[in-house]
Amino acid sequence: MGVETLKVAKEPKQEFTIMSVDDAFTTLQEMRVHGAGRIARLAAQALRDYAKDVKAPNPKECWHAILKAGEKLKSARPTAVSLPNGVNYVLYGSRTAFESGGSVEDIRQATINAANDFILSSTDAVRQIGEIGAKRLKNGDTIITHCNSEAAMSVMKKAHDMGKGIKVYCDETRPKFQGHKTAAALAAYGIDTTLIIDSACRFFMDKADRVVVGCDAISVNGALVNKVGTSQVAVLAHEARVNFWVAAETYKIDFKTIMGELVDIEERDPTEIASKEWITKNPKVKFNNPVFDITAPEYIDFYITEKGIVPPAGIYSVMKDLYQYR
Ligand code: RUB
Repeated sequence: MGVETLKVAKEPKQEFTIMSVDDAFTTLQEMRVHGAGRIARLAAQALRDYAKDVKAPNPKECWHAILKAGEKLKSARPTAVSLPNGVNYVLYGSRTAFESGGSVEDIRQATINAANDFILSSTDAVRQIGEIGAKRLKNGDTIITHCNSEAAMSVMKKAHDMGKGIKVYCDETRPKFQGHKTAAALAAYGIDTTLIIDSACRFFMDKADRVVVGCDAISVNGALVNKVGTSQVAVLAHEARVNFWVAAETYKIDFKTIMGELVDIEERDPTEIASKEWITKNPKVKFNNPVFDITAPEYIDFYITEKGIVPPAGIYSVMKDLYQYR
């Protein structure tokens, strides 16, 4: 996604109901919308709609108001880098208009254009990933997937469209059971789909040809950050000599990891793993509920991106071509 594309003012299809920045923040925090791509697009939409109505007496106050709204949206969830990267992309449009002496109207319009451009590019990346990934699947392949990833599902749906006759096992993906959503969507699409419990993954790995998962963040060394449990699936796939593929838009590369910074792992409430009643009855039990984990690059065969197939060792060179807006 380049700066020059900001001239494209096409409105994307409305994916989420219109909401204020505060409501979008709460929706993200409470995971009423989840999945890295979707949360980035929701934040971009909320920032765009904020810019449409923002009232400011001068360009400086307009830019500061949009910046503040963007910073709030970015803080809603810490792990999926798509969220800050998507919001930063939009803010780059606003900032460029401000720094080049634009009026309040110019800043508002640049924000709207950048948000629309991000939403369209992000949606299109999912489609392209589907096309690129589906070509690599073989007729009759059995796939294991974890969590609920649009990008990973795009690969499977496209393979189904191509008549490849694939079969999918979906991990339930505790604690929030996003795998149920994946299983329902794939089965409704006509794919032969089976829901399995997370701890049955090794049992079914012997029947699988590949694992295809999504991505919340990619570090410069090619490590993957995705829903907790992904790294276990990767280790099991490695042990069973099953390919492990990651469907990921390139805006999920986390630029700050080049300076050695680590990706924050979101820790959520214990009530996601045990009932309030159980927690009260067992006061001595401690809880940890990290919702993402890290899969080392050696367990990943390749990333399927909208720019093509990239091995983990190739992430740095993809990163170098991106982020010209920073
Ligand atoms: C969702 C999750 C998904 C990635 C990729 O976690 O880990 O695998 O976000 O999804 P959560 P997509 O439910 O906590 O947001 O390909 O749709 O971006």
